[in-house]
Amino acid sequence: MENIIQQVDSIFLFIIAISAGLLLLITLLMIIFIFKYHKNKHPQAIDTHEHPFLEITWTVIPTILVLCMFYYGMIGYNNMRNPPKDSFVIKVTGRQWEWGFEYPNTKKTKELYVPQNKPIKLLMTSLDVIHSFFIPAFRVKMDLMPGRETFLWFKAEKLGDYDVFCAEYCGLLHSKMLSKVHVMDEQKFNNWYVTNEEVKNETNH
Ligand SMILES: [Cu+2]
Repeated sequence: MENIIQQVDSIFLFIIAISAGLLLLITLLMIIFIFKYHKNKHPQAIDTHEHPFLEITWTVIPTILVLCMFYYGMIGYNNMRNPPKDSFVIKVTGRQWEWGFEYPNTKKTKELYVPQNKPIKLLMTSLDVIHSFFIPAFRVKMDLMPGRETFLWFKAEKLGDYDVFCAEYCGLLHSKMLSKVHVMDEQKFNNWYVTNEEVKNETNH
């Protein structure tokens, strides 16, 4: 299955391209018409009624464009809502004002550690108010609610550390509700996973 990151980016580009094209076309026509139909050249306005060809054109073309947007959007959404069966499941809790992560072997951290190139499914809930788990680099965002479990999934293809934000205003220290995702190669992750050591060089917020 295609990676969410590329999928979201290509849909975004597609919509931006259509919007930019329309903006250009409409602006150009407006400017041309200002001069072409200036009242000095056409003192008497022509009263036009019904132009089936034009009316069909301006109905059919935009309809096709928005249906294309809907189609690609739906494919992307389905992908986001259907995590691969072999996903590695990590539990996430949001609370005022920090994130907590719990791994299948009950290891707990305040920052997220994941193996590279493996689908990760996050099962999320909130202990107090509504929060929203957002990893801009992976193009995923999902609300966390008390008494309800939500999920998202992603696959990190590049090693590195990425920002995690809370994207739903949740009180006084909402803007400080930050964390990191650390993408490690599989070997390194496996070593880290089995040790009970405290997580070193974890950044404090
Ligand atoms: Cu929050």
